[in-house]
Amino acid sequence: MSATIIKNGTVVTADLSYKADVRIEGGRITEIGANLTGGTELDATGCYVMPGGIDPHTHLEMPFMGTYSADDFESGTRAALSGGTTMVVDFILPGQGQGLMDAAQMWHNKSGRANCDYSYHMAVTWWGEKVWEGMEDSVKAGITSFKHFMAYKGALMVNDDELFSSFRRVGDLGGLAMVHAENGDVVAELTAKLLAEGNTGPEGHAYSRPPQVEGEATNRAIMIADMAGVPLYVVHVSCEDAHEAIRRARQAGKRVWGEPLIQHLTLDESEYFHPDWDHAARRVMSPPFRNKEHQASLWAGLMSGSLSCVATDHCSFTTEQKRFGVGNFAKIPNGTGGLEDRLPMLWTYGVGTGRLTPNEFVAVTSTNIAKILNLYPKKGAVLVGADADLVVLDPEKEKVISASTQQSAIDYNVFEGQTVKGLPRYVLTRGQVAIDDGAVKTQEGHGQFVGREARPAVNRALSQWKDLTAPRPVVRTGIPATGV
Ligand code: DUC
Ligand code: ZN
Ligand code: ZN
Ligand code: ZN
Repeated sequence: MSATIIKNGTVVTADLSYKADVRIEGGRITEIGANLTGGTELDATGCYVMPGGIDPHTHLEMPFMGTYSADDFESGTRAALSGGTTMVVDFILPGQGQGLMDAAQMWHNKSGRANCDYSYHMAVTWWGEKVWEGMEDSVKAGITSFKHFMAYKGALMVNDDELFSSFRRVGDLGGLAMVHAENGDVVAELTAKLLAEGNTGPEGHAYSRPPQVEGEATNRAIMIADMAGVPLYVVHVSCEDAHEAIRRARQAGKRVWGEPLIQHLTLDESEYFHPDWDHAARRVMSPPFRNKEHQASLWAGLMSGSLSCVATDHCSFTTEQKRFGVGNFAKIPNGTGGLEDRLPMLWTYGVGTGRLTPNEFVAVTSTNIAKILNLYPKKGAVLVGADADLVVLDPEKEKVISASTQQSAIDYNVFEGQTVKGLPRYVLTRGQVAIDDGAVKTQEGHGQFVGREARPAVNRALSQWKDLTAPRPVVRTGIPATGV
């Protein structure tokens, strides 16, 4: 078996930074130490050797808002690898009435072309006995996290009764509950009002989804999860209102995690007021970009640990697709790209500004989510035995982000023109060099599905609700004891 040795770099994990060489055989790390020899050498002089990024939130080739997201598992994972991300977790989105495992099969059919490893979350997009049954099959198939949309009324949204039932089921199965937290009823009302008043442009999208709809739904989801006895992962936390609810829950001992996106950390709501309709529409996603104060809150959350993982919600649409919403912002397909840019943007604006240490960078881009999703230490680690999903990051290497050089299939990039410093020299997926000093050497179909085990003992809410089913001390009959 031929070995690869990453020479002369500094290994950077979520805990430690130290000089060492890393030997890789059979797709795994087999030795970490000084002066290793006997294999094909990759020179990491001046570089950091880190666990590859894990993007816990992507939508590849997803049917949505009358179309399909433009990056599929091939272009999406090629984009991921070129930016140092070596694993994606994509959302299976069952159709209304569709069984969960039927939908999972559709996703397996699409993901055969992936260039890097991947896992799935299951979305609960409707509620009924068939879904309840399917959730156990999903867990047995290694898909142990379940996402619920509190928005997209009339399409994906689940109501509170459904949310509570589903959360309890997830809890019983030892899984992880996830939410897209926006109050879908309020969004629908505000959307109708804005359109009726003639506010049809992309900025209407932002007005229809103010921070309060996210703060309210985040609070509600946390309380419902607590009552259901299940831990909760809140995707795309974009504002202080939602972050505050998460901080409060964590401080109270609840197992709640928040995920900001690189887009919300670095782009703000002024994008929606750009005079060019295309420019604004290309940035329409839910939740929308916020003002600078909300951005500062998200950075503070990452720095202090109240927010845990940086994702992308990569759901890319071409300009042509975005134009479905000319004359009606509610028809602009929601979503932006970012898979390729998440690590370089976070390194530049996080580590480059001193907000994050390199170790914290590894934690929020890889290790934390590997632990939350029960992927650790197969993924998210530089340890003997771990998969050799690695990024060799050169902190001096710079580029200007441009759609003209990206791997993603779309015709623009929301980070266009940004100079980023800190780029991969090498990216390895299970030991195979996918990015070689800028050259893309990805191999279609190399990626493998990574199933995950449920964790009934760990995935429990620290809630008072545990006692709900216990006998109650007082049982009233409704009849007063004395006749008065
Ligand atoms: N938000 C988006 O912007 N796109 C996909 C789904 C979502 O919740
Ligand atoms: Zn969402
Ligand atoms: Zn999403
Ligand atoms: Zn392979």
